[in-house]
Amino acid sequence: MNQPVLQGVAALNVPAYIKHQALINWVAEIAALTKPDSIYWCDGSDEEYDRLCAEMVASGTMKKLNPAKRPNSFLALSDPSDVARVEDRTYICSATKEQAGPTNNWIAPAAMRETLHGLFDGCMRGRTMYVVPFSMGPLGSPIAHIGVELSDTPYVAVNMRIMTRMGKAVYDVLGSDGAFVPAVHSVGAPLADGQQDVAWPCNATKYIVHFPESREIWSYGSGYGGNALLGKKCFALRIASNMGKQEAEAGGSGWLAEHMLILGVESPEGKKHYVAAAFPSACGKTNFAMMIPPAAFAGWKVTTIGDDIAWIKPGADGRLYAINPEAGYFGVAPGTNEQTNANCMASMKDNTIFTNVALTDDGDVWWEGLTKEAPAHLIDWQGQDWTPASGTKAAHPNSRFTVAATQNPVLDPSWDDPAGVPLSAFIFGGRRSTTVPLVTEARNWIEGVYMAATMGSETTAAAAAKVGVVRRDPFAMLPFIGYNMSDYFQHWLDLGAKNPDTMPAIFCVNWFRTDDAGRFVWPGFGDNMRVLKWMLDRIEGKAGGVEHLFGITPTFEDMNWDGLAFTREQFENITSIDAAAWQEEVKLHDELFDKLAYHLPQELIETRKTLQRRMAS
Ligand code: SAT
Ligand code: MN
Repeated sequence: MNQPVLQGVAALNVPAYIKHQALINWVAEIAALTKPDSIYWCDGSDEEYDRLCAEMVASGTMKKLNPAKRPNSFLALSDPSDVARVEDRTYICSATKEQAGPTNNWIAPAAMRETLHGLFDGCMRGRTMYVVPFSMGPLGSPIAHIGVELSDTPYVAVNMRIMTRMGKAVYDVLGSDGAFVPAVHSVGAPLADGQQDVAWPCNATKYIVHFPESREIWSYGSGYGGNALLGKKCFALRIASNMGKQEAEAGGSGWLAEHMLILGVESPEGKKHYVAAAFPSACGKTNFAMMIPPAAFAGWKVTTIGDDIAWIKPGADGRLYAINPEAGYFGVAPGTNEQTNANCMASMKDNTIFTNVALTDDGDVWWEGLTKEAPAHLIDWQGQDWTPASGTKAAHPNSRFTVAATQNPVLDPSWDDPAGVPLSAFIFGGRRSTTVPLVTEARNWIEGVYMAATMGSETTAAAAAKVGVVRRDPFAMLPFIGYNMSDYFQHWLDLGAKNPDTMPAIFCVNWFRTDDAGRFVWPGFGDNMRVLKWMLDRIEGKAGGVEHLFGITPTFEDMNWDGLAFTREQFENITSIDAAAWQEEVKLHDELFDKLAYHLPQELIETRKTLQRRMAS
């Protein structure tokens, strides 16, 4: 291979096993721009993971947890200004503004390239640039795609090793000319000669930028989560959603990149279904994907394919098949405990990286909701002494664990199957304290797409913005769709129209309705199995339900209440349709549709009119 010589910067030192000249040239080009002190090519080995973690412990970026309590696990505390995705700093730089659509920030590609060039010039000075090769999806699978992330923080390298199939084997798949998504990441904190580093370098200026045409990702200024682990939201959702649509435009079947968990559910008789469910960030996707059915459902098994992202394609039989492009979970810690998610607790008993949780005096971790009583003393997520009297949260509300899927005791045997699993249902859920009933089945594909398109949800701590305000979050994709939202609705409608008899059923759920005192009425967690069971019975033609203006919901009698003291009144409380509230709700649909008027599919406008007629009668 031709090893370009870099003037005045680090030697490239390309490993002999890399045979891809365009990749080497790109790494050389980015190194010439960003000017790191050295370049390190990750091989994905255990030895490398251990070494990078040890280096971060030595530099103060991570703490090693007590090996007797939490073997081979670490805690990282971020800068207090860098704790979540930054939606207002996230850009889709397609050729035209219309292609990005009204829900995305857009800047003309040429202008953005100029800005980025200025920011990235010399931004890695004093640091090592890590070359991180990764596969989203099983290595070599026809559904999988490859990316290479260049990052100036080892925190990204070790987290990517857990979250993706990362390492040397990726270069075998790439060969000498395979396609890859280039992703450049910098914390934006170059070090002058002899300058002491901080534990969590970052920059007040942040840019998370996507170029859909050239399939490039550029991220500047943040080391946190989806801002920095570029395989996740940037590639697997924003770039991949473009790829799925572009494939349809080129005459293919088209595919979907969705913000969905995928779970398997098997009856005591051995009948198995797979469902995919979309919820906004931090609304319990990991809990649902690892659910333990209640005792009354003896013999039922729920298994996990994925907890956050699904890539979905029609198979030769016209059914939709899903893979989880990720290989690990980057889940929300607060609220997780032995009661709410015992499988998740088991997953993170060892080999876990925690970010922004609290540290106990015996070198373990703690977060709000882990135990009823907080420990008497902790070091909080900002590194300060903390006691229950402090009056602050010990763990940040968006604190996370990073853990490999293989740690999950209920991992589905097909989770790594390159062919994916066939879907029986889609579930869409928002966080709504009022208005939206526990569960509704769409009567047909178009009605289901309408439900998903008009979904609202109260915002959570996963994004750096005000928490708890209802916003429209179509398909739970508002922060993640990589192109025009209306074209995305059309893409879903087209897929259904091509395969009308083999599409999954569509359901809409809301676990979060509250009573007059503001308490959740529905117990949630394992009891969500009761709702799931009703859905499966509907799919198999075995369960009843009543039609209302918006779809079909179960009556009290249609659900299994064994082992749960849940009254008819409580059920009424969370399934009732309040006509006045729905009048207000559909006004918000109209507001959304006004905003999305450009290319808004006619079918959705018609569905809205039908809804209006039903409400009037
Ligand atoms: O920070 S992430 O984007 O990875 C997590 C999330 O918001 O779902
Ligand atoms: Mn997510």
